[in-house]
Amino acid sequence: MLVEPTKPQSPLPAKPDQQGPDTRTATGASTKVAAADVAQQGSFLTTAHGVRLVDTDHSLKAGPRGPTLLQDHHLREKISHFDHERIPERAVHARGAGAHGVFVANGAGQNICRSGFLKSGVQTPVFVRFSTVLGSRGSADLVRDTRGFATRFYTGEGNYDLVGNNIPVFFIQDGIKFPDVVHAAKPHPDREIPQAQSAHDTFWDWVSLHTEAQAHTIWNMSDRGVPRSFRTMEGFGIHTFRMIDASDQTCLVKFHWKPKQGVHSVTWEEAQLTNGNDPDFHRRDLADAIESGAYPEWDLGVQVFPDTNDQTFEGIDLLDPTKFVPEELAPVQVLGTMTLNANPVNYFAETEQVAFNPSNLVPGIDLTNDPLLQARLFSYLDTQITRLGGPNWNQLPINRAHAPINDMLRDGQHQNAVHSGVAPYRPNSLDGGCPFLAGPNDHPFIDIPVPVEASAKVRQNPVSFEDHFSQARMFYRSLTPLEQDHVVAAYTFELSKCYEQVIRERQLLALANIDADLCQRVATGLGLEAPAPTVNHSQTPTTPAVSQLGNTWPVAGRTVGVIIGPDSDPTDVEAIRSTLFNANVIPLIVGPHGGKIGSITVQRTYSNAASTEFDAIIIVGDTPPAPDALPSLDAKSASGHGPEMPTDPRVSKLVGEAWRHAKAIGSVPGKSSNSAAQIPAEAPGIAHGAAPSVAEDIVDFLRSHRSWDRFPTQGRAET
Ligand code: HDE
Repeated sequence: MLVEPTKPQSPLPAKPDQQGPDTRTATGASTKVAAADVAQQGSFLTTAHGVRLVDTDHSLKAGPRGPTLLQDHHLREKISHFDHERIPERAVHARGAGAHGVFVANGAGQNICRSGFLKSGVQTPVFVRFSTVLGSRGSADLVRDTRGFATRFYTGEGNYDLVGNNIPVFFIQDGIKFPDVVHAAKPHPDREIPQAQSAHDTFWDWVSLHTEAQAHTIWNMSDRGVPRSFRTMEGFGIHTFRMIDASDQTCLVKFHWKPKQGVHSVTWEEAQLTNGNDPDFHRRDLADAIESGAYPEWDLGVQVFPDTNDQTFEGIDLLDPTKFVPEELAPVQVLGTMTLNANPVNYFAETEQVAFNPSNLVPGIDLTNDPLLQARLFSYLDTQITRLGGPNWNQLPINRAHAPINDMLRDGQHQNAVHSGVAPYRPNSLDGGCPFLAGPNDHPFIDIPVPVEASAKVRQNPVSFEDHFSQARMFYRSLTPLEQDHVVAAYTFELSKCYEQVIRERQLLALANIDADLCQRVATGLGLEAPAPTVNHSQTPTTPAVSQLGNTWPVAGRTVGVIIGPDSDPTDVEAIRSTLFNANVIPLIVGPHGGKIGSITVQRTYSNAASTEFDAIIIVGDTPPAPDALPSLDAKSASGHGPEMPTDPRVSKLVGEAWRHAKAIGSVPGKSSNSAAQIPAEAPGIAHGAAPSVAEDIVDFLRSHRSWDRFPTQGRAET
């Protein structure tokens, strides 16, 4: 049993899956060990100044019942430091989860880009932070929202930050409107509700008035707004960037992250249940997968476009961040693969203090005039000065480049470096002329002399930016009928949460301009009239690549709840466990109580297990009847074909939810076959039979994520 040690012992080392940031000195030598030492040296409790202490539980008082003395330096230091432990959370993307990893280039980028980290076989350390956008730091993970997908590459030529999202378009075309969209989407200023969601009046007020936001909003209302896991999200750089090759030739690119795990989501009901059952679901899922060795992987790819004067491709303005280019028109070319293989050691030091910045570019990758991107270049650097308390946040271990740093930036709050020399200016002779400027062959960042359009200064957009509906329409019409059903349900839910009728009506008009059938179905759900569109669409191309359905994917890291009762056969349970483990799927044994059932160790109980934790469930043998303490459901009357003996209602609930959320369900018969009776004998995603074959079937079902064909779809009427 763990007891409080009576003499100093070394603190617990970080777990094998945890890896702190590898920081470098200006000479390139690793300071990783030294950085850890700064945190915890020696065994004894000391003040911040290194003086050893004998007591940290009692303040210094004038007698045991007397007043506390102001002279208690330890009390004041301890409380004062605590008072300042929190830093401002990020204005947006406050809630996140991070992981370390490595990016390995396949060399395919060498022809279009001179960046060293894209050369064949080059391995670059990375740190990724996934996030929701709207919620506060402590908000729930499964809210309907866009997800951030920010990656830092610690390249040999300096830090490169690809600060993207899981949706390829954005709400606004010009960064000057960012405070507007954020103010509209954040909780109402009077009562500060609702937290972390768009289902409220100010959000729909703004997006219905500001129709350029409709393209992003429909992606939010699709299954993309409720991802199954950070591991099953695509990532997009959104803006068009410029790549420069070794001979100064340029092309335009859009970045994509393609998850090898597939792109999957949860149902809206599941998302809502998860936010109650396990608000840290995504954070836990990422850390658990990495700890268990199921390392998530993404291919990094680019769509490549010629760097023409008009910067359009197939009629799509590449400078408009509310537009994406269908992959069918410009296929994604893979440049390398990222593997996330280590968890942070310390959330605050790494995930909270990491400061991404789209201005962190490396030689070979440059910007375009996208007015959203241009505003971001200012914002990220600026916001860190408040958030991280001064201008030296680049020196924090997670932010330090791995390339040697020799800047002429000096002093400022929280200066950690002790700069030597006397001449932090150029030119100088006193420090030997250092630091020197790089020559053309020293891998410098070069501003490519892209011509600037001769024009008057204006506050205006190009005409092409006026099309606000065609891409939202293309997205909707490219989804499968089932995915369209989800979009309809999401709009109906969100708009039903608005108090102001006029806002619902205005958003219905926007929907009419996207698709008449979509508008009609949402209007029916709200009990309103569908308005006539004010925009005519000529032809709408489709891009099936935006659908998440129809493919099969690897299943590593998925979880299966294995529900057992007092009489479940241990041989069956073991056969299921080993079949699932062999497929790198994680079985979690759910029993009527904790501890052991016979020889089987229980990991979850009927009371603390939630269906939302599992991608599928298997019931092994009979589950016990409802204990006296719980009211039993009359399953017979509920289902019409129910079991002979009523099943524990907690199990019925797990099974019922798994069924509704289109999850695979298996059952291995017991003596009375009460488990099997809860689910139909035959239906998509259902397996009955001997333990090994049921487990194999479940793994197969998991490959296509969900058994959606269990339910008829409404689909869209042809218009
Ligand atoms: Fe951000 N955004 N953003 N953003 N953004 C921030 O920077 C901002 C935009 C994105 O995990 C902030 O360090 C402006 C697009 C991610 O640490 C802030 C505009 C995209 C993250 C900021 C945008 C993003 C942020 C808050 C319009 C997708 C989280 C804290 C011009 C391509 C990074 C911080 C992390 C964070 C400003 C638009 C992605 C306030 C002004 C478009 C993933 O600086």
